[in-house]
Amino acid sequence: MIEKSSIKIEAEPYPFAFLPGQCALLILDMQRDFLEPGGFGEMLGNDVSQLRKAIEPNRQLLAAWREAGLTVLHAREGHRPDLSDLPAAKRNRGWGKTSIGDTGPMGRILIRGQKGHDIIPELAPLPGEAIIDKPGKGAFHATDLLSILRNLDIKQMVITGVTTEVCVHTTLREANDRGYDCLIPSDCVASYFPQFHEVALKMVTAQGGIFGWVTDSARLKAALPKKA
Ligand code: C5J
Repeated sequence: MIEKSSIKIEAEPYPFAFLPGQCALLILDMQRDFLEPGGFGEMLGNDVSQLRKAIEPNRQLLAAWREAGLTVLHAREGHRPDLSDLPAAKRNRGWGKTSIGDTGPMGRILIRGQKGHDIIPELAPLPGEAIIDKPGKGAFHATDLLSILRNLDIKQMVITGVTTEVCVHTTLREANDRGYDCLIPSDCVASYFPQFHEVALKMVTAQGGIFGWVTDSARLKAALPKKA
C-alpha cells in the first residue's frame, strides 16, 4: 500500500514511496580499517580507492539528511578486545597473514576502541546519533538495532556504506526478513570488487525488487523535505 504522505523517489525497479519521518539512514562500516591506507582492507591486498569513491556521496547525503532533521544511524563492524564475541570460523576463514585482533598500523584490527575501528572522520557521528556495534556482517545480528528501529517507529531504511556485497547485502536481507523496506543509493555503497558491486545491486532489484530498491544520492537528496 502506498501511503498518501509518501514522497515518490525514482528508483529501480519502480518508484520508492519515501516516508521521511519513518525512514532511517543507516551507514554501514565506513571505518578506517576498511577505507584507509594501512587498514585491514589494504593489508588483505584490496584497493581501498574502490571504497573511497563512496565517501563524498555519503558525506553529502549525510549532511542533507541531518539538515532535514531525519534519523541517522551508524554501524561499525568490530569485536571486544578479549575476542570473546569473535567466532573461530570468522577469525580463521579467508584472512591472509593478519587476522582480526592482530596489531596493525592503526592498532588492533577491527577491535573496538582502536583507531582502525573508528568511523572515518568525514562521516563522524554527531552526539545523539546511535552507533550500532556489530560483531557480524549484518547490523541486526547480536545488536540492539531492531529495538532502536521499533522504538523510533522506523519502517524504512536507506542503507549505505561498505561493502556492497558483504555487510550491505547481509543487512539488507536481514532487514527484509524483518519487514523493512530498504532503498540503496548506488553511489553511496562500494566494494573492493567493482564486478561484485554491480551484480549485488542487480540482485536487489531483480524479480520486481526482491530485496528492495536502488536509486542514486542525487535523486534521494532532491526528495528530502526542507526543515520547517
Ligand atoms: C567485510 C564489510 N567486507 N563491512 N565487511 O568484511 O563488508
